[in-house]
Amino acid sequence: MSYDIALLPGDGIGPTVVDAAVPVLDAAAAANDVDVETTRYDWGTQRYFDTGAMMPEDGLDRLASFDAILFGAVGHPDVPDHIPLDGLILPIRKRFDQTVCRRPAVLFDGVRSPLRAYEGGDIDILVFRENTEGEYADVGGREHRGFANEVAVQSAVYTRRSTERIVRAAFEAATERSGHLTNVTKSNAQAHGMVFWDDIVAEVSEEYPDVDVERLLVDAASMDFVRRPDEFDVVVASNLFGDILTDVGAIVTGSMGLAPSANIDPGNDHPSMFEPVHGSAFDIMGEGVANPLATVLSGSLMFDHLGEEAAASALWDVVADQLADENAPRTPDLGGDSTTEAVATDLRGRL
Ligand code: GGG
Repeated sequence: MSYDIALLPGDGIGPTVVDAAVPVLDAAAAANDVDVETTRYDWGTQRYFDTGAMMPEDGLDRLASFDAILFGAVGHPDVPDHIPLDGLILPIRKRFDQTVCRRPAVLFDGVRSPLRAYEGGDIDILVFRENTEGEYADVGGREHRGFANEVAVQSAVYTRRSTERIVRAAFEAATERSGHLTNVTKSNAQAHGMVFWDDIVAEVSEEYPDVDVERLLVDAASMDFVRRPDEFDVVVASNLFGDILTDVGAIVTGSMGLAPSANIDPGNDHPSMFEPVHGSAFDIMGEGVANPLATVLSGSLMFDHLGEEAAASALWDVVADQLADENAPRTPDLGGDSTTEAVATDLRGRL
């Protein structure tokens, strides 16, 4: 099969990891009779500085015809953080109905967790993050700026459609995996949105009688991701809680540089988007040492979504092989001193 993929490298280390990962994706594709055509769009904060907008007015229309999007990172130290998010990544997720965000947090063999009790293979969590609503719905306002009565409101939005979609996706995954699902909320303090969320989980659970549901408040879940990460399997959470928990998951499994994600339109009417969980990391931009593995693993999730299981497995397995090999190159986030390019070249050699 042949696929048109839009590349949005974005800001900071985004272009470094996307440029390194794409030849690896191409190699896995070619070895498995998959044809990939890429089109690169240099949208991001530099464009915002030059033109006042992160992407062109018809940017979303241009992306609509692609089979998938591979995204790098956004964020720049010279602009408030909401500008790049509101100008690029969040509109893409919303316009293309990418309600379901899948974020695996896996401790690979050969990778050291900062939690010394755990070894490769001990942690394998799959977080389902609702991806278009909650506190990220862009509902709110600010009044009386600069006065003593200044007020800011940021509302959290939960619709039945999106909540059912994320919850059902999590139950489906739990059915295929261990049959255990952890539902993370803050229902004790948010009696409208989060209790609604719990109600949806209870309703959908009736369709999955074999899945055992554990309920955790997000504060306890954050603690337990550090205290007993090996006991989690599939986790479902709102946009904000999922965003935070997956950073915790990434760090307990060794590095932000290893955490991939998939932003999926469950209706498959629009392109889905794949991106490393990490941000633009301006502190290491231009040094050539950003870890490309989260982007390569995101490419694996992309091929899996496109139905190209062989290419998906080839990418996941080659990353696992490299990490398990103590003589393989590693970037500094994993304790090595190799470059992004050396890691990507080694992956291509293994493929
Ligand atoms: N590669 C993902 C990225 O650039 N993340 C920046 C960020 O802060 N994202 C927030 C989010 O994923 O909602």
